[in-house]
Amino acid sequence: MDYPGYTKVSQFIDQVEIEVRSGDGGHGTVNWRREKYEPMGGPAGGNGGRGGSVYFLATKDLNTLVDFRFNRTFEADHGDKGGSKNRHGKAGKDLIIKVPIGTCIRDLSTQKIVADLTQDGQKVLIAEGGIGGKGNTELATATKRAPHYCEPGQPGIQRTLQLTLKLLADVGIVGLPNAGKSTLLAAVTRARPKIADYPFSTLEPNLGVVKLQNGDGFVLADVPGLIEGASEGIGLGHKFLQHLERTRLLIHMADITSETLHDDLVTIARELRLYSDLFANLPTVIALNKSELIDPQEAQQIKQDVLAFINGQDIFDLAEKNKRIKLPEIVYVISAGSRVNLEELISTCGHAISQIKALEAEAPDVPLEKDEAAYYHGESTYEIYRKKDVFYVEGDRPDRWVQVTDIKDPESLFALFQRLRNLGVIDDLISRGIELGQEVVVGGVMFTFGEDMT
Ligand SMILES: Nc1nc2c(ncn2[C@@H]2O[C@H](COP(=O)(O)OP(=O)(O)OP(=O)(O)O)[C@@H](O)[C@H]2O)c(=O)[nH]1
Ligand SMILES: [Mg+2]
Repeated sequence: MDYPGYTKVSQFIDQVEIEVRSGDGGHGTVNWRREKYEPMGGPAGGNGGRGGSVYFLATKDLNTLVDFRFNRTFEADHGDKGGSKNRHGKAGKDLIIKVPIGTCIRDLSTQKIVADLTQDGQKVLIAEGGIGGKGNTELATATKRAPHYCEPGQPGIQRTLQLTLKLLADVGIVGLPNAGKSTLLAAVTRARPKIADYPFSTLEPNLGVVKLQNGDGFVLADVPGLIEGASEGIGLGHKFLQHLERTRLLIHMADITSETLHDDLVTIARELRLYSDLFANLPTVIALNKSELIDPQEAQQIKQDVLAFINGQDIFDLAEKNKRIKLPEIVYVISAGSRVNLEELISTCGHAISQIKALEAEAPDVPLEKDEAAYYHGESTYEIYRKKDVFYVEGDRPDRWVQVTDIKDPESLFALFQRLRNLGVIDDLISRGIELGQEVVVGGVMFTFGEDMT
């Protein structure tokens, strides 16, 4: 049997930390109309351009986060500042960061998951670009027709994010140790897991990509043998079950030659249920392996017995689990070692996965909580400190206001002082003991504290 285009997936979980920053909005400008007989006409200062935003886009064209190991800082462009003659500044270009499907994004400052990208083409805003500041034209009002002030642009947003790629194992193979799970994975994918005739030969989950003849494919995971008590942390199974949380279909594998075949099946079904409802409700097919060791007729008889047995046991409840999809059969007699009936099993899995994915695409996404940190909230805090006789004011808003102030223009200065007063900076300075004539540095510019400021 041939499955063209296998891909070996070597990394199960990939994780990186990156920094993103959206662009600052451009500052507005103060400008005046200059006409032939009107040397200083009305306001003509344009608005600043919007800063570029940062988005993540899930794409099937990527499989790993390896590109992020070398490039960890991502910045969108800033908006340009406004121009004269009411020209607005150019907007900064958005930055769209492509990531593989299955990427989960966590904000490291809050530890919150802010996005979980599970579908090709899914796009999320992660840092909104700063809005451009208004120029003096836009700020003019009926009572203030010629303002000598403008607005600074909003700053961009900086975030430290952790990206985790949880490879989407569409199908998980579960079963007791030695059932032949790794042998099946090796037979139908390019993965080369360790195969041996003793329990727990597989110590970590292996993944492989199965490519079907029709071009579809799915990711198959081989989970280390589950044993009784696995759900309570006994054996190796527990540690790995958590990696299967995105699995959509289980192949429950058992050794057809086992004298305790029915009990073997019950043990695994019970462990899955004890671990989580998630697995207990997953669509499931049963694969009875090592069939070449027994007579084909005997194998068919065992299959009928298994079918009758599971129908009478609530713990399996396969009709309920598989109700959303159509399966030609739920019990398969195979030989992973001799490659018998694998094509049948694999194409059933492939069809089931396509059906499940189609159903998921129809279902509306459960919206995550709004990611507030992606938006600017108007940082209005500032700090005042004193070194010898000089006072210092530092904060995002005061800094930006100073940047758009023409300190040679008394009206512009007056507007700055008014803004500082409204924010409470002047009162704070006074309560800290500033006196007239003392120096105060705001946004890197030194002012003398005078009557005009109070
Ligand atoms: N005769 C026969 N032996 C098989 C078949 N499939 C697997 N085996 C053998 O069974 C033994 C266990 O196979 P593995 O694939 O390592 O089993 P596993 O389920 O991955 O086991 P753990 O990783 O320990 O959970 C090996 O010796 C395999 O060669 C089969 O179809 N027929
Ligand atoms: Mg194994």
